[in-house]
Amino acid sequence: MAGPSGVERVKAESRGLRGAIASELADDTSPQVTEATYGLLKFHGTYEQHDRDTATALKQAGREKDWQFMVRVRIPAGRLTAAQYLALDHLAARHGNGTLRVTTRQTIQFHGIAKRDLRDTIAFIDHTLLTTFATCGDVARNVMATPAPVKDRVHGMLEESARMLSSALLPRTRAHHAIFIAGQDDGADGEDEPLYGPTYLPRKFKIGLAHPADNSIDVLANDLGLVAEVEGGAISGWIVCVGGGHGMTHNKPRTYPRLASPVGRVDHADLLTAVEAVVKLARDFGDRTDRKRARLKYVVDDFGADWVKDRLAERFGRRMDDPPPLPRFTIPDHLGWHAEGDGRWWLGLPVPSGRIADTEGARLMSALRSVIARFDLSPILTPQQDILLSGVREEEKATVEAMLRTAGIAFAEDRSPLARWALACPALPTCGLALTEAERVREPMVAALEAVLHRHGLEGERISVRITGCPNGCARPYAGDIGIVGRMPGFYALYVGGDFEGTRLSFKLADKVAEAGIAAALAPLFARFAAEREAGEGFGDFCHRLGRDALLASDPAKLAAD
Ligand code: SRM
Ligand code: SF4
Repeated sequence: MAGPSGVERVKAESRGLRGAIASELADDTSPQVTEATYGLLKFHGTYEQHDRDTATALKQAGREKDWQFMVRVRIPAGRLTAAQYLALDHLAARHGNGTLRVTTRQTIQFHGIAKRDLRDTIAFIDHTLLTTFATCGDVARNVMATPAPVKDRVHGMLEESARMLSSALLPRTRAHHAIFIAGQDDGADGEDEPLYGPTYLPRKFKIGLAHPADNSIDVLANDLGLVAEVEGGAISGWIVCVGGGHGMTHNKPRTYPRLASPVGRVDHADLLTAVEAVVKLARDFGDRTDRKRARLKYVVDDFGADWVKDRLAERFGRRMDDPPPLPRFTIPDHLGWHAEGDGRWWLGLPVPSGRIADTEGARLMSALRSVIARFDLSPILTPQQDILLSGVREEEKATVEAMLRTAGIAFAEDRSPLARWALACPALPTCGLALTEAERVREPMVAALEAVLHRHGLEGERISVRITGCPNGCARPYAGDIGIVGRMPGFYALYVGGDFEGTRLSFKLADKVAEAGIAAALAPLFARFAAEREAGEGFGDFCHRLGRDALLASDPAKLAAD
């Protein structure tokens, strides 16, 4: 039988995630860290990367790669204060590449941080009362929740619950504070980790909290998805869904995306105990010998729902109630102007691929800085990589809008539904796992698809497209209507047949479609959709109803090279 993976040994010997981080960061003779430190730094919220655009030229010139770090912030439910946002904006210019990247899990990432600036960057973020700790690594990550800043009890409870879980699930080790805030390794041997234990979890662990009428967080893509039950205007309980995740490897059928399965129902008062029970389940049964199969989703499939319920009962203290049927999910449009319910408004702005930057045509970064500072607005990051500016007074609306328009910012109504809902992961040049482009081809891919939709009179259709540079699924490509998944340089696998609401996974339609041929490959499907769809049927639902064989028969030549 295989023994624990190398990462398990590094965690066990790390003295509570300290390892040699402090000494390696202090060593200015190298822009890089060792493999063990690379793994431990993830727990503190940072990944070593290199600029893949310049790697070949630098190698040919006999020079080092351009080593740099990505830093991720923990922002429960995506909520920031104006002061926090402005501090992050300042930091992007000071140490990062001058951009902020809104992630699909409602956080912010910095790219392009040099090793010498890493400690300062992380300490700065901690001083804003945010943290980068436990945003990556084998722990419970940023907790997502429905982004809409509606001022009612239910939305308030969702936000409070996300914050509560995020704090309660932070590891207990003082390593992060010692190394990054106090500035030195305190020499401790490692603290007790009552929840995680000495080797933390076998793999990453993700939690999302959904409003029953708003599945914009893709709740079933999480290791633990919690769906609120509402009674008398408040949350009375939660439906506990376990074993969601998207990561997979091409041509390795033992890895696959999976939707979380409902396994129980708990009272709101028992939320933390229930969450800890599921974390312990992952801790105790996730496969520590094989990181490709260590997520909770494989435990659920390998052992079955009844076994999971029994093991959860042992960790929860009693059997959870049987889960009721999941409510019918919808995904409201958070972009544009919306009343918050207390006299104020929020403005949802599209942020293509989540990249907040100043470009020649649109000074998004500067404009956001100005309106947030001037009107003390609270930004909320959405799972669609967009930003909601919350707390706008009625009398401020026109000025906010004018300031953004003057900076050349496109509003939701200036974009097609396809562009509004399209997601793309960062991929090249920063992601070390990228096989293809994603963020940088989002605009041309969307434009090509828009042109085909237009030909079939479908330009007003709400269709979700999710583009990733590899099969790990960071933009959740296997949920939604269309998934475009990096396969090999210049080629993508095409997925269709999921649903807009995130309750059904898609299937692979074609394995290797050239980047320039994606719109043409989908064109026959759009033609049939326009002609044969049933009333109210979405594109993903249509593809699901017809199935792969019938869709391929639409125009097999265009889907060739399978
Ligand atoms: Fe992800 C790894 C970016 C959401 C599944 N993800 C990575 C890394 C860190 C690459 C690496 O390990 O070297 C990427 C950094 C790229 C870069 O240059 O910034 C990366 N993931 C992202 C973000 C930034 C994509 C985005 O467009 O916003 C998202 C950050 C979320 C956050 O704020 O915490 C992001 N990643 C996701 C999601 C979506 C979600 O959670 O809702 C998934 C699919 C759900 C899931 O977890 O299964 C996802 N990322 C992965 C995986 C596959 C995990 C697996 O079980 O196999 C990897 C690879 C890994 O862990 O080995 C990965
Ligand atoms: Fe990188 Fe793949 Fe995630 Fe895209 S999906 S960010 S390419 S790991």
